[in-house]
Amino acid sequence: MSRFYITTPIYYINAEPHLGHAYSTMVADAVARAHRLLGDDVFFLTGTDEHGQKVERAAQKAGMPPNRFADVVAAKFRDLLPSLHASNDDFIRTTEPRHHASVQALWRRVRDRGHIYKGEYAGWYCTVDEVFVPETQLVDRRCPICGNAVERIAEESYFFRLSAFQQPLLDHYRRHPDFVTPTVRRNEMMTFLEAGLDDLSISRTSFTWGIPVPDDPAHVMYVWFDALTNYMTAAGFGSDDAASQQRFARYWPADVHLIGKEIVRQHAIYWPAFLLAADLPLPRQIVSHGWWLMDGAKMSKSKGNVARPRDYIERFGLDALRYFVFREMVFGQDANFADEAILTRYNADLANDFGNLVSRATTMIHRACGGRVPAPVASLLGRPDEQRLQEKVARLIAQVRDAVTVFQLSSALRDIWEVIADTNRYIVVREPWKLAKAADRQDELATSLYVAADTLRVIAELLRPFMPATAERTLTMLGVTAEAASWATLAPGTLVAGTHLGDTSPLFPRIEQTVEELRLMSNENSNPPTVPDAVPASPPAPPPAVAAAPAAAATGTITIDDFMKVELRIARVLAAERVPKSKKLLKLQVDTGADQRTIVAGIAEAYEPEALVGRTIVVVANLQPAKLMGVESNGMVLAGSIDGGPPVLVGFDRDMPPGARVR
Ligand code: ME8
Repeated sequence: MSRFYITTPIYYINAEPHLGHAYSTMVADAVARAHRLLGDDVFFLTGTDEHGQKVERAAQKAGMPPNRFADVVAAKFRDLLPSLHASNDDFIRTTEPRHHASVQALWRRVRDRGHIYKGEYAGWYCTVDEVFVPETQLVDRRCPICGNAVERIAEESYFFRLSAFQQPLLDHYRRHPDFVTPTVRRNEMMTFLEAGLDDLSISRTSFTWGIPVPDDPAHVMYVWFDALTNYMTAAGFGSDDAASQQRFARYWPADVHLIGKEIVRQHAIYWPAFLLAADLPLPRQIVSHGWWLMDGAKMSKSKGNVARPRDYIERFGLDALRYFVFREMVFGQDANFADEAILTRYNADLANDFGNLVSRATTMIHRACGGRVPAPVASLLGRPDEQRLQEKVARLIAQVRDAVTVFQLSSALRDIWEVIADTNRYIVVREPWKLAKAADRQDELATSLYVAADTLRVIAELLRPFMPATAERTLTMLGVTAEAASWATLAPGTLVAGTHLGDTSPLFPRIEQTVEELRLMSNENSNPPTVPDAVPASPPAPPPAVAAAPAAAATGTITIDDFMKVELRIARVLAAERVPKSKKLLKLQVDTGADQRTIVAGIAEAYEPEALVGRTIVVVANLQPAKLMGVESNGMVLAGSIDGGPPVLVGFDRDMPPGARVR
């Protein structure tokens, strides 16, 4: 049994997790699950990166000591894992004593081998990415990675002799062409390496929230030296007990560090250099994926344009979210996260193609074969349609196995859905519903339903890493209960005739609502955002609706022209009524000075409709119309609210006529 150790990045805890973090975790989970199905001894690690200036400042703003702050926010990351069905074997926090010991042990090893010296660092630092930025790379005095302002620092610092590792790293890259994937990232790193490396400042004295440097506690370690070491800590490094040491011998080096493309340099240059300096084995592979974008900008907590995984899980179910992110993002490239795309994939791929196939096949077996998988007739299995499908299924097993182990989740799912389409076509061609009525064609009926059920069973087994709950439910409907799930013996034609089917229930009921209606329903059900309770300093949580918040410019400000695009006008309420079946919505008829129109506003919990008639309000007059609970809304009413509490309408201290512009 070979072992497979896979890690996600450990996430900063300055804000609550968003879909980008969830994506990395779900991808690592799918690959870990696939390796388990292949019989590997898997160790899957994720966790939180809790030290550094960014977190220290976030804690200060939240008015909490950093350790307490860390406990609160790290819990948000940990608590998300079960709702993603993450099958991680460990969750590491860099504030744990085991990590403290491990980082100090690594520091000593590197220092004792002569690769650390004391000097003075003077230069620029980006607190958002926690990186030193060379003057030549600044863009308008801003960080080239995230666009945030950098800070000038000048302080005594320990340096790591990174420059000494240029050649050893180049040699390693040449000896291991797959060390960094995809190739585009490898090439970037090779170019970076070939240009030569400066020594790296690896300690700070201007703040204290970090792991102290051994024998010089005025310094805390550079957060990346601390963070990267987590991968070894969890494998047992730095511990004196024999069990940990055995574990380290078994699981280190890691097979894959899965990361986003913005942190390749830290993983593919700094980390292997630290390990070379410490005389420890290097991870086998650094695999990086692209970014989820919202309206063309990277989804990120510093911009606040984030999607919350829980909103999507609530609306579509976890497996639909998992399917969407795996299918939609070609691994390594960026992809846009759009509600319309999820809804379309849900209804087309999941409800129509897959869900209907499962329910059609199992329902027919219940009706026509007394709920037991019928026995196929060998001669009929030899017909071209049956042969073709079974050959395709056999190929599919190999394709999926190969694709998933090299992170090509999108192509694996595409191949699975091709066979789903083939199976749907096969059923249409064989027309079992007609065969069921012909007493002399029962052999054909049995064979066609067997082939459909057998194919579905393989498909469900192959879906295990991607959509674990759906796979289980499908297998239960087919009557297959595996003691230990495994891909070892998976092959077409192995479903046992006579198997008793479980009850059929719809897997993905079609969603008839529009995207706007879905957003609104989650508005109605949503809880107030969580992290900001404890962390007022974090960027404002996005509205629970899925709408992408507009990407803020890199500076976080907008021009006056941007602002003037929003046409705010005074309007008078002419009539108001509740929207049927909605707790929150009122339908208002308003006079905007230029016209009379309907606007739907989420203020029903705070205002009685009758009390609004005649009242002056402020509306966004040039908003695209949207349907909310079936009512077309032509604008938006402005209101304030305290921490997501009841809305309070914007008003004036004297009477104002409808039509006047607000600016
Ligand atoms: O960088 N699209 O933590 P972090 C896809 N603590 N993935 C995204 C994403 C997006 N828009 N946004 C974030 C750190 N991610 C360090 C890592 S590791 C020793 C230390 C994912 O909270 C992606 O995996 O900023 C990215 O690398 C990671 O979250 C960054 O998380």
